[in-house]
Amino acid sequence: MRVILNPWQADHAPTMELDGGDIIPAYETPSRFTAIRKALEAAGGFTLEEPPPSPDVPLTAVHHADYVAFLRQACSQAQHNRRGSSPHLWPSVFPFGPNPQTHNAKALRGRYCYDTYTPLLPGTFAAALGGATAASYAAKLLASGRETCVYVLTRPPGHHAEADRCGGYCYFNNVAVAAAMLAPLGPVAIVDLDVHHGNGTQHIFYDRADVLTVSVHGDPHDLYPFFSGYPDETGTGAGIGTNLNLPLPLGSGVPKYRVALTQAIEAVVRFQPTFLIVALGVDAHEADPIGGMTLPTPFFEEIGTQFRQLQQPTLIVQEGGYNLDVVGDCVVNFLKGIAS
Ligand code: SP5
Ligand code: ZN
Repeated sequence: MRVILNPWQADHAPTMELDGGDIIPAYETPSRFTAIRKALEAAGGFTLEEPPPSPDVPLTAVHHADYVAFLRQACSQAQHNRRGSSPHLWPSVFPFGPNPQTHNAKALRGRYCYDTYTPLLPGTFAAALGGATAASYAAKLLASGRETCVYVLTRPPGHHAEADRCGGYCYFNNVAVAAAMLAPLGPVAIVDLDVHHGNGTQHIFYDRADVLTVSVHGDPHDLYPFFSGYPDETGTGAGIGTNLNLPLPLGSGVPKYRVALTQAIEAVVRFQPTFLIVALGVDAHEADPIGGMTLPTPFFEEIGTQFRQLQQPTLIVQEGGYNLDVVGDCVVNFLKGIAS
């Protein structure tokens, strides 16, 4: 299987995050990438490559141009700030009403971000762009028919990124960029397995009939991102009926997950897509430090096997997963299941 790597992921290396007022060590780090790459290399059967440089990654097909410009500008500004050991730029003030005259740099950090988990560093823009570049290259491989199953190894992740806001460690929505590229060629189904609800992806395609979004995740009553991921969110306008949320109680394990997975697969079959995209978070693993679910490592192969039966051209994009001792094996197991 071909694996497309984000060449610039290491440029985004946060050391800390702000959680309920506590400064804690960052969960979303370059060592996640290294751990997964090592496991792929050890397993064998994977061809790792970087995407060719691309001047035309279609970011603005899913993100607002002013948001993209803000990220570029704020990161380049961060580069010039001498901030000692902490180059992180955090939001402090969030919008509380219409405020079209907001141009202040500090204000914009809250305008374009919705939480305190997602700092801007000098290399954040480049790293996020590298992920979108890798995802769009993989989408082209699928679109051309040259490949039928491609995995994108990238970080920072993407599925929490909204059209005009970063959040949940995510800056550009890689899965959405790929889906927007493939949708003109035929309907696209996105299944999001990250333990956290894929709010950005849901909202970007919420009014579209040509992209089905399905997410299996921990109940947002009790888990990030809290404000979306409920079963009554089913789409709007032309997109009514093309969003499916399958929340599971925290602590859920294999039996409950199997039921949700079957429902997810059945929704994809009904939709009859031309392309399938899997947002592969592996933070539903039992040893994940922030997920709260109880899936064992071998189960990720069974999940992959379920998707293999769909017999669809498939793009798999890395999302979350924070236990460095298990993320690699979970990803390898999923890819084995879907490819074998
Ligand atoms: C892509 C992705 O998985 N993003 C997840 C963002 C969730 N951020 C919230 C982290 C909360 C950390 N709380 C620490 C509690 C440890 N028990
Ligand atoms: Zn997650």
